[in-house]
Amino acid sequence: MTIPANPYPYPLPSTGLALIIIDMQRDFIEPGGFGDALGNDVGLLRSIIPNVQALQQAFRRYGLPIFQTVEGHLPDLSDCPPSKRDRGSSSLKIGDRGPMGRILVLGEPGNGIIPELAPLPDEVVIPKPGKGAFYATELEAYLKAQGITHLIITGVTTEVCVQTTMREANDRGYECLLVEDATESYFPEFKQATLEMVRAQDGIIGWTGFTEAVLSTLALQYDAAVAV
Ligand code: C5J
Repeated sequence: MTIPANPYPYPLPSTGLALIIIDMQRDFIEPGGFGDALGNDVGLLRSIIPNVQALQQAFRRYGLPIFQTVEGHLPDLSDCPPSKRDRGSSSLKIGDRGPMGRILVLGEPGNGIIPELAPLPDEVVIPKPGKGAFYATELEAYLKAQGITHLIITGVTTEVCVQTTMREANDRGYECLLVEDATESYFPEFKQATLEMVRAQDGIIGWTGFTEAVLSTLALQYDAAVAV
C-alpha cells in the first residue's frame, strides 16, 4: 500500500511506522515564549493543531508509536552552547524568566506541550537541546528498539527543527514523509521552500503529503484489523 505523496507515492510498510511530532510546545505557539521573544507572530503556528491532533488520534487508534519532542535545556544550561544563548538582540534569552517561566528550560510551564496535543502517560516525549531530534537524544535508540523504519513527520517549525530532524533521519536511513498541512513556520515562504527542497531530485530527503492522504491510507491498511 502507498500514501499519495510527492514526488511519488510513499510506500507504507506493514510494520515499522511511527509518527514524529516536533516541538508543539508552548514556547513556540503561545505568547510569552521563545518564539515570541524572537519577534515572531506565534499565532501563525496554530492552524496545524487540528491536523496534528487527527494524526495523533489515528496513530493511537491503530496502536502505532508516537514520539513527541520538546526543545529545551537543563536548568543549569550546561547543554546550551553559549552561541545559542547569546545570539541575537532579544531582551529575553534562553534561561531568562519570562511570562511562562524560564525561556526554553525543560520542565518550565512554557516548555510543556500544548494541551491540545498532550501525550498519554505511556507515550514518549524526547527532550532535545538542539534543532534536530537525533542530536544528543535517545530518539534513535527508541526507534531501533521498536524496529521503526518509516517516519511520518509533523510539527514546528518547518525549516528549523522539522527540516533538521528530517535530514538527520534521512541520513540514518529512515524513509520520511513530511505532512504539509501538519507542519508550520513563522515564515510561509520558508515553509514552501522546505517542502520543495526535501522532495526535489526524486525525494532527496524524502516525501511530502497531506494529512487526509495519510489518514485515508492508514484507514485502508488498519481499519479492517481494528474491526476484527
Ligand atoms: C526553533 C524549532 N525554531 N522547533 N525551534 O528555534 O523549530
